[in-house]
Amino acid sequence: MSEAFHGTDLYQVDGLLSEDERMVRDSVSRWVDERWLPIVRDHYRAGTFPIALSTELGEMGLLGSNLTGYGCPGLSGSTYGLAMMELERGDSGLRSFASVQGSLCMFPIWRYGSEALKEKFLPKMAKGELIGCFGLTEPDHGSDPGGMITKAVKDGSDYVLSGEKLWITNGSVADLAIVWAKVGSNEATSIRGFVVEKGMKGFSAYNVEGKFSLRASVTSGLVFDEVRVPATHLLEGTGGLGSPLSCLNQARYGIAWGAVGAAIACFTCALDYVKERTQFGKPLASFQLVQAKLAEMYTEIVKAQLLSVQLGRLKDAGKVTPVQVSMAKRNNVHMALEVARTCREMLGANGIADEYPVFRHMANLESVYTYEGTHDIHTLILGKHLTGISAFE
Ligand code: TGC
Ligand code: FAD
Repeated sequence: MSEAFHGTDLYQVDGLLSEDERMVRDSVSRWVDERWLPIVRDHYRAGTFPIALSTELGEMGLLGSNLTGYGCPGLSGSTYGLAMMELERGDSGLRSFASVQGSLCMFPIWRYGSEALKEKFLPKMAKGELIGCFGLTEPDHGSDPGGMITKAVKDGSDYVLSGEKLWITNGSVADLAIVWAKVGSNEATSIRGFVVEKGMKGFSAYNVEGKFSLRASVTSGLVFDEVRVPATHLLEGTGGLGSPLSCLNQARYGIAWGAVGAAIACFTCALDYVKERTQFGKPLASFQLVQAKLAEMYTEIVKAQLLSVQLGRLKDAGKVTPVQVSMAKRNNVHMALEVARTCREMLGANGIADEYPVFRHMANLESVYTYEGTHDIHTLILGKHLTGISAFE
């Protein structure tokens, strides 16, 4: 169902897509092949993201792609998902860039912000001229964001923000941050979102160094040292943990699709490799153990594709639930990580070299497995749905 996977579309998943959906997917696929794959290795080695590409992503309608108005393209959820799949076939860091910008930064402004905030930020963010980041996680509060200690205290016509966020994608390259903080005290405390702009006094960001994963993506810490944020920058519709979690639903949906792209990149690489590589006088592809691995991986990828297509159809019908999104994120990322590990093994020593994309995807997927709700957290969300009992209380 990815262009790169066409030759092996045994289940005719392509036939489940409309002509428009295939057209967008194929144009993103070509862009990834032409503009991203030639440069990703150097960026991965250097630990950088080619930020200049943000305007190209904007031109293709990939930033806030399923939002409407304010310069956003209003694509369907399924089309958005297919685009995320192609971006992540390039690298999880590339898909992360689009997820954070569209689902985690533009979406909360679009859904919860005032008209003035929407007009100020959304058109430029859709074009990739302004970059956003999303600050929910703190050094001591990851899976349990409700425990956050970052606070916002009302003072005249401002809120004063104090606290720290960690592991924030794009934090140090962003023009604005969507920051979640506790407002009020004791019983009346509520989690609310703020738009904090680069350059506001007391706001700083630093790079997280020493990452083995998502190296072609900027990961940062954010520090708020009594930052005065005008009350007009409060996302007025926010209130409670449900507000940031509603943004995560959008991003997790994109990740469920994206992981399929990473798996396809690894699978197609390994398939080509074992057909070419000869040992014991025969191509590796002729050995039964190798064929068993291919059959297993292929089946899992196709199952994940079918899950994604149905998830997209539910989203477009306005029927998707957070639990469905959790199940798809959980399944597809786990599937992709297992595929990447198997492909790494099938390439032998070459599997650890960055001449091939496999190890890079495998290392990335360790982050994808952890962010946007860890595999365990999504297991427990599903467990709560099935049993009616919350493991978090
Ligand atoms: P719980 O009591 O279950 O819920 C609190 C309130 O939130 C509501 N809610 C949701 N609303 C919308 N969407 C969802 N998915 C929701 N899940 C829950 C819920 O109805 C309730 O509302 P109300 O009105 O009754 O108060 O909350 P809990 O404290 O027990 O925790 C729930 C838990 C653990 C599932 C949740 O906190 C969670 O998902 N934790 C994981 C944190 C996470 O995913 N962090 C991601 C940070 S961002 C990131 O990683 C970006 S990576 C970069 C990239 O995307 O590429
Ligand atoms: P913890 O919550 O400490 O979990 C550690 C381990 O304990 C995990 O295996 C977890 O599954 C397990 N665990 C936790 N609770 C339970 C439980 N109740 N039962 C059983 N097991 C449990 N955050 C943002 O806000 N914005 C971003 O842009 C962002 N980008 C990121 C980019 C990268 C590269 C990475 C790695 C992370 C990013 N994050 C971001 C943070 C990410 O969302 C968190 O890392 C994630 O939510 C997990 O939190 P934690 O790392 O504190 O792990």
